[in-house]
Amino acid sequence: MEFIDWIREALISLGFLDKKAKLLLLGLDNSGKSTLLYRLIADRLAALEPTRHPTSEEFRIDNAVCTAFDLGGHQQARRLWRDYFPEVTGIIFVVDATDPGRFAEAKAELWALLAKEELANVTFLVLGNKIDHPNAVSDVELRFQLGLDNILRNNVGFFMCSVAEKQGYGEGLRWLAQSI
Ligand SMILES: Nc1nc2c(ncn2[C@@H]2O[C@H](COP(=O)(O)OP(=O)(O)OP(=O)(O)O)[C@@H](O)[C@H]2O)c(=O)[nH]1
Ligand SMILES: [Mg+2]
Repeated sequence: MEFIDWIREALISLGFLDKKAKLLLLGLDNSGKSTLLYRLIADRLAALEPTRHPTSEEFRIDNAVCTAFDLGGHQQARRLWRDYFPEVTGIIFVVDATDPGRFAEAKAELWALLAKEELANVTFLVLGNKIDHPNAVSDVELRFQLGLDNILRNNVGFFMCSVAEKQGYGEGLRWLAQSI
């Protein structure tokens, strides 16, 4: 690393300079990705259509200036995910904790991402969303269902949240910002 880069990194880690983050919002359709993005930029809850076209927004978490890409989670949209992998610093993978019938599908998508060599150094924030809903499973159950107990890398964080009720994702995002 060049000396000047080393100084820059040191200043960033001390909080004197902003760091830039490219984040991807991934996960199955209906998990709550767009709701989360809208919360982060407007602090509002909106009724949203399923995402058909990728959108991106900028926001700040502590000293990280983040550009987040919301790519949509339905089958067709998932094929586009890989186009956004270059230069990515973090992946926020959202899971609907109220939908046990789709945990296996969510696990398969998550583990396919974790297995990608090009994403080996990328920090993953897994959010179990919708804990405000009575059908939401516990964090222990979801962690088990997603196979997260077997993960051998330490750049994967798991937090339960309710985007609707503004719970949990703040802690997750702060963890992410510190880890990237
Ligand atoms: N109860 C509850 N519902 C939520 C929460 N977050 C999102 N939802 C609802 O879940 C549904 C899907 O939310 P979206 O944000 O559109 O989901 P998405 O992941 O962007 O879906 P795609 O764009 O199709 O990939 C909407 O009806 C939201 O209102 C939450 O924290 N609690
Ligand atoms: Mg969406």
